[in-house]
Amino acid sequence: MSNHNQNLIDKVTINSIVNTDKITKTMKKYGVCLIPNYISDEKCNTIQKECAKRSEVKVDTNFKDGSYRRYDVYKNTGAAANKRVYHTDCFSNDLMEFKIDKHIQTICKDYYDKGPYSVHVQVYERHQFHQIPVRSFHIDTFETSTFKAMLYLSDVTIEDGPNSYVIGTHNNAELRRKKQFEWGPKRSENLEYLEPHPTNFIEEELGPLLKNWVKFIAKKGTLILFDTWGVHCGLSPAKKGDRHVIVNYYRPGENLPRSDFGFDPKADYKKYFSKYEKK
Ligand SMILES: O=C(O)CCC(=O)C(=O)O
Ligand SMILES: [Fe+2]
Repeated sequence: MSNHNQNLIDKVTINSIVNTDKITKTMKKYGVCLIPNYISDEKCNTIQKECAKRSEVKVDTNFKDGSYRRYDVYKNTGAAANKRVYHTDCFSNDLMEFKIDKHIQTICKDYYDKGPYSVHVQVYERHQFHQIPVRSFHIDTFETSTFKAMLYLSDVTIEDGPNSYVIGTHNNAELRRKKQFEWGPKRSENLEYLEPHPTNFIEEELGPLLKNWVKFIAKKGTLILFDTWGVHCGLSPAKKGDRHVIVNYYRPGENLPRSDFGFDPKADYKKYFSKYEKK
């Protein structure tokens, strides 16, 4: 790994989840924080096996426990050309613990200076090589800043398509304004066969900010907390790549009910195009 990338990782690393004040500070400054060894390798392996039972079935399935499997949910956008199992807390006690982790809830509350916050979606994702590259640089929605926690269940090398983040962009309201009102929707990696998306960025739009682009090459058990108002993306897995993660989606409210999506990509389209038409 390049020294530059390692230096960026080090900048946003806090070594224990109990250091909630330090983590909140790091989040406020950079928009992202990495916590190594959040859970043990043994737990990661157990969880991964439980998830595989549901992800590796042939067709999308609604399970009796309340979880459900979906493949390639946003077709032709590259946004999720992967296997997913929603609401993994339905079958795993370890993941229920992760979902209701008080440390992360505290960080969330302090990060936004209001609260309480809780998880409304917990999803397992398995990323492998796919003809369609994964969705490149984006923010999740213009609407509001959202908070996510991504847990690596497997060691993630550059080939496995690590999560990545453009450090500091969470505070860049001007960048979001330009995207929304000047630059307009873009295709992932500018590939003409993909649909343009209002909240996607291309490299030219990010320019010098890209020197702060960190790729989270890290061991299983690593937790990454991030504000999705900052520019981020997963990288596309190489032919041999395989990445297993669990993601918690946080929203304001205590003990939120399970919901289907963290945000509504259609709402972004509507909002964008209605504004456009009014002009
Ligand atoms: O898969 C990744 O690393 C990025 C995921 C992402 O964009 C998100 O969860 O908002
Ligand atoms: Fe995202």
